[in-house]
Amino acid sequence: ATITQSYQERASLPNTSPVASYLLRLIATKQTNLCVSADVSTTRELLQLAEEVGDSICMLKTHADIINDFGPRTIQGLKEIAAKKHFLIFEDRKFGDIGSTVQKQFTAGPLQIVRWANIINAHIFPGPAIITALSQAAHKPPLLRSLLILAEMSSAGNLMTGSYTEQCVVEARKNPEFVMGFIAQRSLNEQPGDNFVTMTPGVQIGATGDGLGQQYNTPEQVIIEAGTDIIIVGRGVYGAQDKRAKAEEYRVRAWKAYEERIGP
Ligand code: 5BU
Repeated sequence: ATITQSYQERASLPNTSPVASYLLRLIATKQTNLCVSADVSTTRELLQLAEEVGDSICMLKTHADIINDFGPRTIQGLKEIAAKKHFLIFEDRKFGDIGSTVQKQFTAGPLQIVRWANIINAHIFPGPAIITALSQAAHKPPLLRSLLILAEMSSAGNLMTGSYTEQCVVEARKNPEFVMGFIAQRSLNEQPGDNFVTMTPGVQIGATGDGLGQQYNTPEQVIIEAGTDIIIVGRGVYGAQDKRAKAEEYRVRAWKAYEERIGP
């Protein structure tokens, strides 16, 4: 189904969360299904990377808790660059606690994630209340925010398989307004009517792993063979000397793979 449909077509299907519709249109317009993972340790490096790769990406993924000097300057800078270069911000916080606690982690503390991240993710091992709790916190005051459920991981020996992954899909289908899709290693759109966005980390050209459990696939393996929508690339891009050129290289590879998948 969604495997052969264009991003543009999928943007206006029913059962598509507002953020997913916006993102799918953005991807089609900018011709990029690349998300860069900005795992750097200072605000300066983060903003510099965002500037350099901004034209080549649909989304910037952050780990705000690894930025030494994260603060209002980081938030303002990120927001400005995202608006200027037209990409969304995804904080890879991987919430995984009771509803009351994740609401505080989402809205309070030094990071105040709800203020600047368009997209967040969560594990569902604590049970489905994590979804309603995050949704509630995003909607007072009303902000356009969306959730990716962590359905599969890229690391060797991870336990997110089989019925656990299936349950992620079941919970996502119950919350189509707030849940835009999954972090997974393959498309999980299995039922007619499913239009979830699948984002896939563990992508690098010319490497198979990092010696700490990470496992890499190529853009083609992920987009064509596994049928996912967006590749997430960290070290493959920010580890390069010329980050702008590297991001563009990944963008072209992933976009060509998508065009090959949907066919003429
Ligand atoms: P890399 O440098 O491309 O290996 O970085 C991958 C990023 O994606 C990094 O920020 C991880 O925290 C993140 N990640 C992942 O690698 N695998 C997963 O299954 C999930 C997140 Br979920």
